[in-house]
Amino acid sequence: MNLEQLKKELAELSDETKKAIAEIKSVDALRSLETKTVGKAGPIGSLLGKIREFSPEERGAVGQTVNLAKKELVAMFAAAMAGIKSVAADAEASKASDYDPTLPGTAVRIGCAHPVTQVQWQVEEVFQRLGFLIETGPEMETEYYNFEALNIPALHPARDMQDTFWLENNMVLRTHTSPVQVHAMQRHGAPLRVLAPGRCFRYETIDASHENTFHQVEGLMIDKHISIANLIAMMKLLLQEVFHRDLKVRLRPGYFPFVEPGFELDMSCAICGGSGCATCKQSGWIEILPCGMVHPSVLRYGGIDPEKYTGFAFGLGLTRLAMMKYGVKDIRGLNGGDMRSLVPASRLAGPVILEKAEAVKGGSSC
Ligand code: FA5
Repeated sequence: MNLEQLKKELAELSDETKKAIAEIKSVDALRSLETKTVGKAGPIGSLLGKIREFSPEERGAVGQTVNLAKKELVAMFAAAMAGIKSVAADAEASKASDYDPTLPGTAVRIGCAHPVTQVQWQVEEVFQRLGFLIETGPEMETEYYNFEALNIPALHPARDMQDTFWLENNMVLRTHTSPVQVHAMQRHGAPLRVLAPGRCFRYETIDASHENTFHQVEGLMIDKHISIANLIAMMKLLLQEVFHRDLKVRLRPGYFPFVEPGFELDMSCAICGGSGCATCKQSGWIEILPCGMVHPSVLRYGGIDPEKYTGFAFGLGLTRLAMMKYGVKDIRGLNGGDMRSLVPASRLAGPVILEKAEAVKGGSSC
């Protein structure tokens, strides 16, 4: 081989390498070709090995020619490597730009106050306008306030009406909000207008309209010359304000030892429209508002003279009222911690965040 042949061979190697590099897309394949081309075992290595075959005068020029060709090849590989890396970087960058800021975002679903709380606020608003105080009595109550001061002495059969959770300290989880009547009378005296919303507890079998934990609102109005007419007018106003329409109601005699006379005010079942369903036990009516004129003995327990004052009281079933207002067929839907209770139907689709319940209070859109 002479110097001319060597130069020709190197030129061919350069052309072939250029073509091969143009086909290569990956860093690994390029590195492998570089090793095969300019490495000791490749054509450049073998040409360098052949320098000995040239005359001592030619060896300098041959060495320079091969080394120059090697340098050019190495530069060719370096440029190709930079090209491949920049294409990869562009691909990575375009992957990141798959994000489309014009697409609709993931909506944060805002819940609202529990339906029972909303109805409670409505009832409170109606009665606060009429000058009623809001009181909350204790949920853990003495036997005296839960029963005795309400004219239900020990062994009185009326105690059987309310299955009671008795506590180890001989107190009870209040079975109704009526004990607040006596607390309020003792605290404020007469005349008195008080509303007492709160939780009640009964040890009873759960079904579509009964829970062991539910809400009532107690109302009490004591003044001179309060009559059944005042009671009925107030009950009608209450239901009208909550339902914003005229409702079918019926008043029937009811027995509660702490009122005389006592009534049961039922409303026609809003779930079935009065035709009968599981919620109203097929009767078409929902017992919602027991009420009556405060018994003289209870006035006396409260420190008020029944000769001077009369009054009415009612014990609204608030959980049932919320069921009727929002068409909840089964009380367990409200009490079971089902988060769907906290989101309006139009927004039902995912997790619910209960936030800013106070903001809802002013004018709920829920
Ligand atoms: C009472 O609790 C009386 N304290 C009400 C009262 C107050 C009468 C003042 C007269 C004067 P009753 O046991 O009927 O009454 O319960 C009142 C209301 O609470 C019922 O009409 C019903 O709407 C609701 N209620 C009673 N038990 C349950 C229960 N287990 N689950 C859900 N709501 C209930």
